Amino acid sequence: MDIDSLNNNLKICFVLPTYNEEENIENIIKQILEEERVQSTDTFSILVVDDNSSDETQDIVKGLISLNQKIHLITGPKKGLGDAYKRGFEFAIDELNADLIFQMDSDGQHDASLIPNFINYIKEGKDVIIGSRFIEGGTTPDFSFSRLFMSKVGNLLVRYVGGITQVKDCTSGYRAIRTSYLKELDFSYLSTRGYSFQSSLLSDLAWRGADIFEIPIEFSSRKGGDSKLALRDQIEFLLNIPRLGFRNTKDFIKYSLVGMSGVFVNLGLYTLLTRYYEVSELLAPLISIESALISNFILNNFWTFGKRTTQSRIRVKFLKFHLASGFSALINYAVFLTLFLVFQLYDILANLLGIALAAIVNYLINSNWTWKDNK
Ligand SMILES: Nc1nc2c(ncn2[C@@H]2O[C@H](COP(=O)(O)OP(=O)(O)OP(=O)(O)O)[C@@H](O)[C@H]2O)c(=O)[nH]1
Ligand SMILES: [Mg+2]
Repeated sequence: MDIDSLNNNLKICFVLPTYNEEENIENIIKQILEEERVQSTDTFSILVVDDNSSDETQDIVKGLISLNQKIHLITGPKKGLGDAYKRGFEFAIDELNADLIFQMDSDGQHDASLIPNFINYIKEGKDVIIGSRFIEGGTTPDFSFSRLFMSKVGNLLVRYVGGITQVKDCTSGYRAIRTSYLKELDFSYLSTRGYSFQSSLLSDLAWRGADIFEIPIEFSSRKGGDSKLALRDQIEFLLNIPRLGFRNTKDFIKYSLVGMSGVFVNLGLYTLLTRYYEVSELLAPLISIESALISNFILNNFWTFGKRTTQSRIRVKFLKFHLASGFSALINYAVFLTLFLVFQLYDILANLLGIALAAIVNYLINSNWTWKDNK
């Protein structure tokens, strides 16, 4: 979007997901509207996405709506935070014509006085602003050791597996996102329902080249009510991690086809060398393995990842590709030994599982390291 058009009167929608937030929702709405009052350029609207709370949340919001038309409410069955956000984004885009969408928790944990900071960076041309707990100046004063540990490990996984190492806080719920990026979003890809939606969404935005910027926030305790952080969401979060690595399934399919072509090169050359050129059975595999690696490398470089703008030179990539292959071979062997010796699985099945895991690891390393996209 052209930056000039963003400098005047932005339509900004704050999407607030709620589930039993009767103690907090009125305060956060008032704080946001107060931020609108002290600046004069932009127009705010507030969209509460309530999943049929069993407390008074909806009644409170309806009461506020009767006094102020800037406030909106959509409701639905409780399908999780991700689903609530999806519905909220659609409404904000289709019904409210928002230029900018804020994601914010409704429990007072996100400091509304930072809103102008977020907006300023958007007006400077950034596409996504994240209120970050894990950059310099960001804090989580009330986190227990175990919550901080889980949050950090979760972030590390998302950053490295999802290939978004440039972002330090991938799970923060305080964000401003240019709507133009959300309009192109393929919601079916982001099928996760709970908190993992946040990391899926971010990796998708980064994947599509959004300019992401983090500003520090203090993430203190919720002001009232109970946490909705459930074990189920944490399990879903972990299960979602490998999906982040695959982001673009097209690349993975191409990569798999190249891998299969490598099998033919390897076997074909081995047969040729041993049957027609009398090369020994000890030397022939080395030549055929390396030839398959070279042909895989060339095909991946120019076809699978041909469109990526990477920093590394071809020789460095070639070296990384070999390191990734060596590492994957070790994984293959370790899985095979564990399943075969410890779990006494049928040897061919043990090896097949080893190959499958090694192939996935190999793809993730090459996609996020060897041919890491610098878009
Ligand atoms: N609509 C909807 N909102 C939800 C759902 N789960 C959580 N929320 C809201 O999402 C926001 C974040 O949830 P929290 O429970 O505060 O999660 P958290 O901030 O990580 O955990 P605490 O630090 O314990 O507050 C809050 O505004 C919740 O009310 C849900 O299933 N549907
Ligand atoms: Mg909270």
